[in-house]
Amino acid sequence: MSENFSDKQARILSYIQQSRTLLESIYNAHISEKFSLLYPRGGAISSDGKHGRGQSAMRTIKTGDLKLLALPDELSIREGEMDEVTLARMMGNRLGECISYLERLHGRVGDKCSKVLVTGDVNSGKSTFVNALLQKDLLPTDQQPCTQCFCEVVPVRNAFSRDEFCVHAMADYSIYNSENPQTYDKMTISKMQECIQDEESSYQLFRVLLEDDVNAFAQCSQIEVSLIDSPGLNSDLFKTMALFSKQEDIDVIVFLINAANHLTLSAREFLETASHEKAYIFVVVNKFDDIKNQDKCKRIVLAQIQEVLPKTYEERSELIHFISAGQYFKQVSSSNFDPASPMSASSVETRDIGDSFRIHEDFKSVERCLRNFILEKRTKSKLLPAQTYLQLLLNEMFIVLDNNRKRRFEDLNRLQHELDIIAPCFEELMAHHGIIQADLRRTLDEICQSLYDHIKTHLTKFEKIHSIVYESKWNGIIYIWKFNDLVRTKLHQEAMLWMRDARQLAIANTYEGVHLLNGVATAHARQVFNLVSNEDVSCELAFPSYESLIDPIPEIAVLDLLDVSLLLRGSTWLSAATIAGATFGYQHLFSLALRVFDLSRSAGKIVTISLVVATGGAALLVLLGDLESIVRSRLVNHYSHVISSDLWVTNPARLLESQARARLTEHQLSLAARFESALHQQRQLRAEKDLLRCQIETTVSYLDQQLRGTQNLLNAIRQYNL
Ligand SMILES: Nc1nc2c(ncn2[C@@H]2O[C@H](COP(=O)(O)OP(=O)(O)OP(=O)(O)O)[C@@H](O)[C@H]2O)c(=O)[nH]1
Ligand SMILES: [Mg+2]
Repeated sequence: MSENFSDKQARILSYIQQSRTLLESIYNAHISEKFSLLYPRGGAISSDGKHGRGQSAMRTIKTGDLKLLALPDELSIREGEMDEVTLARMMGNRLGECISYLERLHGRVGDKCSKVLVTGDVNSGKSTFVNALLQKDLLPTDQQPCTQCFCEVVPVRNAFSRDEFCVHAMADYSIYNSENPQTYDKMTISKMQECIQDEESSYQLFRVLLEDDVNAFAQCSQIEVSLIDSPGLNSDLFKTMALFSKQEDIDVIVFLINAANHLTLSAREFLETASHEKAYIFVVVNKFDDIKNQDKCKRIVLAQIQEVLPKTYEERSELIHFISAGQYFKQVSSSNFDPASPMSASSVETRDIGDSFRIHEDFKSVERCLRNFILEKRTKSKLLPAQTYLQLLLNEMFIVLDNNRKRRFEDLNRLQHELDIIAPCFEELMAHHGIIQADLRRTLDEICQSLYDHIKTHLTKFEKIHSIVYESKWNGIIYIWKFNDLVRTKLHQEAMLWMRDARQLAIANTYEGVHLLNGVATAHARQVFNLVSNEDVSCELAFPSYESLIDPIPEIAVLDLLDVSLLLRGSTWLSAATIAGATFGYQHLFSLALRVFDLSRSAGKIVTISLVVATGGAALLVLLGDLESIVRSRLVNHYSHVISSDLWVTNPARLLESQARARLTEHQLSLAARFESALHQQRQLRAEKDLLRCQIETTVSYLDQQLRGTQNLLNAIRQYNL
């Protein structure tokens, strides 16, 4: 039997170790954030309805299938209410807790010593029962509430370890370490007996190291059993519950019921909780000797137990006992008591010899059954819970890994889809990379050339000179200076308006150019430039004012206008001819007059002088009469020359063209930069997504590997028949 148990024990230990290695590897990967695990997502939080509020249609974190790795109840929240980092940290905490538990489980399964917790109502005879098992008056007993602290009696096999101070008293058993004297106080048994009854005692647990030769139960059991006596439930249910929930290495619970009280409420409450953890509980109904109608008592108590502990009830012949520990202990403590002889029972105060014998036999039966329970059910009490725990843990691990794998796989598909979408876009950009710049530059040059031509054509078409010169009023030679100024002023005003139109033309051409450049860019990379518009370029602001484009029209001096030599040249030929013709006509007339009136020299002289004066006056009048048209013509010539000069046409056209070029170049560069940046972004996006894909692929293959490992181990543990 024990060999069989050892084999099974070794197998379970190996499973615990393998599970621990697996979990540690997952935990290390998780906290390194390399393969960080996420909580499963799904519909309702819980399948058992525990978290009712999670049953809504909203997507929630699906922890219903999880118990060991679940979020704490109050944190079973809907997805999105908590960030992934916090959830990952909590998952890490859970994994860490499970690894620590596996460590303790390994120690517990490997420990040959079985722990038996003796608990029950106040005054039900717990301490008496432990003393009776040990056959030693170790624990104090009393009619009134007595035991205030837990006391563990541990068997020690080393005969040389006898020590007067064999009790370890600990104020906090969670930090107790027998190797570290700072975690407990050493004391004698009599001191412990005193302290254990002290309601104000600061000790939680006493550990009595009792050698086998003074531990009857250990001697007979041939197994290591440590018995834990506890304070009565009615007085401190909370304490017992706390110890019970923390001491997961308690293998067997012996529950004492006072026969006179049957199953009390506190007992029922405790047993209901304990039955979740331990299907079988060893029940001892004590002080049976006090009961007159024992059948009735048995009937009532068994019915109660059937209700609370159905499994235990099924094996009642082994697990439910009616005894009188106090009487038995008195029997065995009596020096002349011989258990082999029923007659010797007369030495003890019992109602009759038969009773005494039965009390003895009943107790021996309890001892035997308890040993069997510890031994035979040890597999169930030690190995089965471990096996169940491992299955539960690995199953949950599988759920989490599988869910994570599915999610990563979905991520992978989504990523591939995204990559499929961006690939053509990237390739198109790459194909146009080399040519878009050259195309934009060429278009820009064409636009600027055309703009320059337009402006020049416009400027050369200025046709107002003639009308201005001829429509300005001539007030006579005396006002020639005013006339000259008037013409120049009017001309300048008209020229400015004409220049303003030229500037507007340049602006319109620049807008048009922006539009053309946008068109070229869009033709190369539609997805990048779909949203570009002409408004991107503010031409209006950048162009010089039209006033600044034109210098004041150069003035022409009046004397230049009246320069006779000039008057006789060029466009004044007609006037000169008129003057000459007129002069010639009067001289001819004068000669004729001399021939007709050749009377006297003096008289002729006077007439001649008079005629010369008259002729000169007439010539001057003719000359002055033609001066207006001469001056107008002279002005037209002068300004026509000015207007067709560089000053008027080429320079402003060049200036406007250079401004337009600057604006368009800026726009062209911004388009090119936008293209480059889009290309860069696409390249980066692709690289990032490629990298992410590699990472997810690695994670998926890691999860696959862990899933296989978990599944194999889980199958092996499930199939192992204890
Ligand atoms: N008649 C009778 N009295 C018993 C029996 N067992 C114990 N007693 C007495 O019952 C009283 C209480 O016994 P304890 O062993 O102190 O009971 P307990 O459950 O440890 O009590 P607390 O530690 O206070 O919870 C003592 O006076 C015992 O002598 C029994 O089988 N028959
Ligand atoms: Mg007690």
